[in-house]
Order: sequence, then structure tokens, then C-alpha cells
Amino acid sequence: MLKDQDRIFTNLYGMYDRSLKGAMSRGAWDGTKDIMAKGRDWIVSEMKTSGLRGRGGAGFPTGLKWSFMPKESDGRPSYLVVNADESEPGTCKDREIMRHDPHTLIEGCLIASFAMNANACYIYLRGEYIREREALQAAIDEAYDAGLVGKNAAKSGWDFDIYLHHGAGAYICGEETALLESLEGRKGMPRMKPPFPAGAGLYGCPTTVNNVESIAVVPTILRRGGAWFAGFGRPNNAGTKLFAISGHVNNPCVVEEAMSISFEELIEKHCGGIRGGWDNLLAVIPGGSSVPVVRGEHMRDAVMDFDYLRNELQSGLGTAAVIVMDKQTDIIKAIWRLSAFYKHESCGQCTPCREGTGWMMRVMDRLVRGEAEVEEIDMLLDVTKQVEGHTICALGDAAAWPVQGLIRNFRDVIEDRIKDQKAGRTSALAAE
Ligand code: L3W
Ligand code: SF4
Repeated sequence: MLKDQDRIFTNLYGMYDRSLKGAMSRGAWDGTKDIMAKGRDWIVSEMKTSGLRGRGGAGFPTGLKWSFMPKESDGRPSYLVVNADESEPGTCKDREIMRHDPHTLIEGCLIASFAMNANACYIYLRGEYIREREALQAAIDEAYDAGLVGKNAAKSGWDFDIYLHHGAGAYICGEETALLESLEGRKGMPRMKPPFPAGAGLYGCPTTVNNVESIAVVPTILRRGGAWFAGFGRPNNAGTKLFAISGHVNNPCVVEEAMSISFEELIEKHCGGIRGGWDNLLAVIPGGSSVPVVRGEHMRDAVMDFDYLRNELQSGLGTAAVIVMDKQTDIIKAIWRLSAFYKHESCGQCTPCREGTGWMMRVMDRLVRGEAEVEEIDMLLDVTKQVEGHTICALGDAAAWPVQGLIRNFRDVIEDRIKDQKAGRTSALAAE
């Protein structure tokens, strides 16, 4: 169990002074220069020891990603880009960091940029995040005024600039290469990978794109040691983690917990239980809208980490946005809503995604009303397979997986809806 003194984001627990003074009283910017003096290799090695896996959804090992960046410049500058375009439905953890503890992020940006030989960092912020922009910009200004960033940042001898870029509100700009396109002033359309950003990223230069939470935990990891962070959770699923729990729990919230906590403990300890009790739990999407939905009875003992959710439940931890649905939910309609979202957010440049998201949404629309043939369930599944893995970016997969999860876990509900419709017994939920 995570003890209070081991929490990185203590501001989530009532310490709301986000000013530089407040942040310093919680330990931010303490010995930053000394950490940097230990050198790049030490920092990257310590990040590898920590076992931190990217907190933006994919879980790619952070230290490994940093090690892809060139150690010596070939004449091109290197960049750190922080992905603050938090748009995954259900996900609202990074905004807590930016609203209440922006200095943890800024200090992390300095250290991470230094470790990757980058003198500049761009934070790409979700278009709708106005309060977060204000909080972050105020903190950046404070850090400049205090000499913590800028020339000879934090007296480290390293020159470092940080820029805040406000997006215009497109989900696809959270995909790292679409984000880079947008930052360069173009329409946010994903690029083919490879090349990965470490080889050719922003303005064709070596770039690392990391999530807000991944960067904000860096200073604490380096102060307390990679082994300390690795002590939480299970091997390959290390550390503390922000969970954003929404939906039909008694107290929706964003909390920091040790990775691999059980779902039941997470909900009981922080959310006051499921609305109407555990018997009323229908379904859970454990990692943001892009991962498959899971039946409630399989979730109670679930271990909330990357490996368990993928291997045991064919779902994923994603961004750890836990969406809880009780038995008053129309599960078909809930997944239809996601299909409509992905259709709307598809950038349209590859055919399987552009056409497939429309197909999926339209079939889902008929399934909600039960106005389909039972055979169409398998046809819909087939459409999801035509989209999955056949697109430039992960949005295609993200659109396919929720529908696959629905069919895998709730085929009986879909079939009953069709039978009821044919028998003239349309359910009250579907008729709404
Ligand atoms: C160099 C290689 N770099 C991989 C890097 C790559 C990226 C990271 C992960 O999608 C997922 C998506 C959403 N050499 C590399 C390499 N990299 N191989 O590692 O890459 P990848 O392709 O596994 O994932 P991705 O394209 O970054 C992210 C899912 O997360 N998601 C979350 C969405 C979250 C938001 C939000 O609001 N935060 O939108 C939830 O499931 O569907 O599958 O940096 O360059 N050989
Ligand atoms: Fe655009 Fe969809 Fe293709 Fe991604 S998968 S590049 S969002 S059309």
C-alpha cells in the first residue's frame, strides 16, 4: 500500500499552493543542479532502473526512449516535447498536475531535456485547457524570474528554454507525430513511423515526446532513486500511478496509488464503493476509451497494471482512466458513443479508419436500437479486424478495440436487444 510520504503528487491531497514557494516547500527544485551534475548517463540509467513506463497510454519504457536520442549533436538541435494534449475520454490526470503542481512538470522538463541534450522544450497543451494554461504559464514565468530556467538554468551551466503551445482542440493532436505536425504549424495529421521522433521529430530534428505525468515524476525518481520507484508495483509494472476514476462510483476522483493495486481496493479506498454496491457493477473500461471494456465480475479482483489487464483480461491500463458503469447503463449505447467519438476525430487520411469508423458507428447505431440481424454482429467484428492494424496511427485500433470488447463481453446483451426488437419488446434504455 502506498504511504502518504511516498506520494509524488501530494498536492492532490490538500496542499494546493501551486506557487514556486509552495512547490519548494514540498521539495520541488531541491538540489536540481546536483542531480544534473551527476551527468546524462547517470540520469538515463537511473530512469531505466526506475522501470517507469510512459504514462500517456502506450507504456513504452521511458529510460529506453530517452536512450534513443543522439548523445552528440550532428548539427541539429534536439528537443523535448511534452504531450499535454490530454484528450482520451475519461482521462483527466495530467490536468491535475498542471493545475495544482506545475513546478514538478517544469523541473522535470529541465532535467529530462538536459539528459537528452535538448536546450528547448515545448509543452503542447490541449485546446480546452484554459485554466491549466494560465497555471503553467504563471509557473514558467516564476521559474524564469527565479533563474530556474533560461540561461544557466538552476545554476547548472545548462541553457534551457521552455515554451507553452496551446492546441486547438483536436483529439488526434495527442498522437505524437500529429502533435509535431501541429506544432510546426500544419494540420494535425499523423506521420508514418518509422522514422520515430528520436530520429526525425520536430522540424526534422531528434525529439522525444513524453506524457506530462512521465516527466513530472522524474525529479522525485532522481531524488529518491530509481530503485525506490521500482519498489512499487510488480516487475515490469513499476511505480506509483495516477488513476482517474469516473462514472458510477460514489466518489469519482483522481488519486495516486501504487501500480498493481487491486481494482476493488482502488474503488473502496478512494471512491466509496460502486454506486448501488458491487452487485450493481456491470462493466469497466480500465484505461481510457481506447481499451476494451471488461465485464464487472472479471474486474473485482483485477490487478491494475499493464500486464495483468492485457494478458488476463484482453484490455489495457492505457492512461489509467477507469470508467465504471453500473447496471443502469445501456452498454451498447455507451460503446456506440465512443464509436461516434472516433468517427468524429479520425483525421481521414487512411481509408480503413476514415471509412471503417463510419461503418462501425452506423452498425452500432442500429445495434443500440436492436434494428439489426444477429449475423451482423460477426460482420461488425469483421469490420473491426479490417481497421485494426491497417492504419497509419493508433486511432484506428482505438476505434476497433471498444467494439471488439463489447462483442467479446456482451454479445448476449446485443443478441437479446435484437430479439426483443423483433418481438416488439424494445427495452426502455434503448428507446431513450
Ligand atoms: C523509437 C522504436 N521509439 C516505439 C516510441 C514511440 C512512442 C512510444 C509508444 O500510441 C497509445 C495508443 C492509444 N524506436 C520505438 C519508439 N517508440 N517504438 O514509444 O509508441 P506506440 O506506437 O506503442 O504508441 P503511441 O503511438 O504513442 C499511444 C493509447 O496509447 N491510449 C491513450 C491515448 C491517450 C491520450 C491522452 O489523453 N493522454 O490521448 C490509450 O489506450 O490508443 O495505443 O513515443 O515513438 N522502435
Ligand atoms: Fe488519421 Fe485514422 Fe489514419 Fe490515424 S488511423 S492517420 S486518425 S485516418
